[in-house]
Amino acid sequence: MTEKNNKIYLTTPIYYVNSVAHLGHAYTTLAIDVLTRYYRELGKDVFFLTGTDEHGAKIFEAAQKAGKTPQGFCDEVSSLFKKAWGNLNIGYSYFIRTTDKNHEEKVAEFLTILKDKGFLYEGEYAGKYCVGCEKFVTEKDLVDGKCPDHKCEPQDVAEENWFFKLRQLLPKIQELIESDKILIRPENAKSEVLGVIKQGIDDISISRKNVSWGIKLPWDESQTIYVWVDALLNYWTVLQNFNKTEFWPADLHLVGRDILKFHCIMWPALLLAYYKEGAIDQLPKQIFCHGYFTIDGQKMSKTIGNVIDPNNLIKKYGIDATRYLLLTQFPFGNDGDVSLGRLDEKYNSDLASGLGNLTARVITLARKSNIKNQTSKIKIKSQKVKQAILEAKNKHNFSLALENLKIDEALGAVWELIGACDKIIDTEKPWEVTDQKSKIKNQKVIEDLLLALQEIAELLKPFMPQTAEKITGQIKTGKSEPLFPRLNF
Ligand code: ME8
Repeated sequence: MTEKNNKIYLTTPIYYVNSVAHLGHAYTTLAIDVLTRYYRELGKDVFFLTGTDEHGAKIFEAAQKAGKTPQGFCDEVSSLFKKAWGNLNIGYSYFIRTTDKNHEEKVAEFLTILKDKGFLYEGEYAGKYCVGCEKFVTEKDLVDGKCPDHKCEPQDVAEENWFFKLRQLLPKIQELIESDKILIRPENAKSEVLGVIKQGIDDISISRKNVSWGIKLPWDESQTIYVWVDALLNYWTVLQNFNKTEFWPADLHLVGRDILKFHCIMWPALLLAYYKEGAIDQLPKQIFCHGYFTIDGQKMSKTIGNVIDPNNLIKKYGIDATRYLLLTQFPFGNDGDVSLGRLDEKYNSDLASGLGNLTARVITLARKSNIKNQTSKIKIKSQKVKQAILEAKNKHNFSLALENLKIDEALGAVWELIGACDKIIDTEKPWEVTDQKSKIKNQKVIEDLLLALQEIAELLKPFMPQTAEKITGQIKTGKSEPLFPRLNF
């Protein structure tokens, strides 16, 4: 991760308020929370931005359906997103809403400058529009005449719009992506974006005539600003509005596959136009595209009725267990499946029998042998414990894994250390006392295990902050309390 004077800027997408937060939103937001906590532990100053995307036809229709005013509807759903993130112990720096007045003003200012610089022109758009995607689509985007994601026929649109000269900026964007100046990861996401650019993209319409729920174009009040332009600009308006421009540009935009192209093509193009071509230090450093997951093999969808509310998982497993389970279902960056049965199994195996049991074992051994925590004073003596800690940190390269968003691998390294500690207890049996010599040896093993447990707590801080604190507390007091009670399913 590159930095600006110790400052790091991390973002999630801002989520549509047409429905409440689900597991997909939680997945992205949690990953950024983990990275934020990790970098803060390293002493970095991190700005973590998330929020809600509240304009456009899709939200307007959802509000109408709910019988609410658009603003009232947005207020309600946006506050539910905030609540869900609070429940998951997500520590964002700021929560932006695109209906915030200061955001609306900055978006209008930004577009005025694009117009003054000659990047906007009036034109006629005739084509199809998918309200679900909030984008113009062509025949090749459709399957049997329908949007494959939203299973509905797009609307026919023919209207006067303002267009953005995207096409002329494409060669520059292609060069920046090819040379990794804008880093797109994983590699397959980069290839996908380059493939789309090479096929050629037309200029895009950046305003809508028949959508009233949006920010008005300052020089043409008959039009509202296209919701994607409004939304992408959130990453910029917040820093402008709160005098936080020292964090600019973003070090990482984390996105799902559905919105990759908007972030890798339209977003850098808008910035190149605003800051003038060549201003590459104003562009996002990295866009990472994580996988899309299905639930028990099916796409998460309201119609199927398998949309999972993260609050329900928290009720069942607790906050930190939910955080752990969500991030370890499949490799970060790949598509995968979340299986409800596997969540249960993993809770019992990795948390109740794994981390929870090891903590209880070590704390109990220490108490029975009257060993107080002296973690700051003593050094690890056992070669085996030393080796296990080194392996977690170096061989599995915890930090490198996390910095490259191999979040599941970083957690895997911690679980290897947990397994190694369990094995040490099983083979050393530090409770069997036959003579004075074995008593001294046992004492050393237990002291080492306490140190290893402290190390585990340190490594877990970004992922499971409350659990890390509880483990440290138990080491200090010598009192063992179950961390993850076994669940009977
Ligand atoms: O697209 N698996 O908002 P959105 C993994 N407002 N991640 C998932 C997921 C799944 N099944 N479903 C959703 C928008 N996500 C725009 C963004 S940004 C300037 C504007 C996550 O509410 C994933 O991060 O549809 C995806 O990109 C995002 O939610 C889409 O959220």
